[in-house]
Amino acid sequence: MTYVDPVSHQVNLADGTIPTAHAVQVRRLADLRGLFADPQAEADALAENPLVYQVYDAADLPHVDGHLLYSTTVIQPGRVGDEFFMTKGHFHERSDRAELYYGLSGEGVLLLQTPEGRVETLPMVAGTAAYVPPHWGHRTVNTGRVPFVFLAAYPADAGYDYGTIARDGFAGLVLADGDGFRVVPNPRYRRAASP
Ligand code: PAN
Ligand code: ZN
Repeated sequence: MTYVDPVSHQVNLADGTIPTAHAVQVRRLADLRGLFADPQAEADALAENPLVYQVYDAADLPHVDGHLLYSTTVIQPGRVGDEFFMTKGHFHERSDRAELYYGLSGEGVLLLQTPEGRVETLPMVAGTAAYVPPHWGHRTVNTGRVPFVFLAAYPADAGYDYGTIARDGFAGLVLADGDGFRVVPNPRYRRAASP
């Protein structure tokens, strides 16, 4: 038997960074091109191409059944038109793989949808443990004025399907509404041909 060594990483609770992360993904607005609801607002904002979020992948572990991967995501505050900064959003490539999110700082929303386009919304603040069940697509949105940070843990063989949401959009939009937010149906959402 070959054993993988136990490992721990310190998460900086002030800003969500993991200084010993084995990889950091940086997503600027250009990486999310076409995902925001207002094309003109997106084109205008692309001139500055702001930082939208970073993902700190903690440990370098085998991407195979039985392991767990974990990471922090730090979403900057900001908007494109009325729509808050958000992650790309994905289904898992192995769609029956679940995930756990744990809010560390700031405030946001976990937006989930079934392949048929049923939307659920889970508000998140520091201390919120939110469950992404198998088969639900998921995206997180920063609805506050400071970075929204959460920890995610998920099966190492879950993988990513970004293509479905890039093609069809997300069925719900999270829009600024006074000091808060509202979730509205996405008029441009195109239902997948088959679930
Ligand atoms: C998270 C996400 C992370 C970034 O770790 O990957 O928040 O979001 P996108 O992957 O949609 O850009 C997760 O859900 N992993 O499965
Ligand atoms: Zn996921």
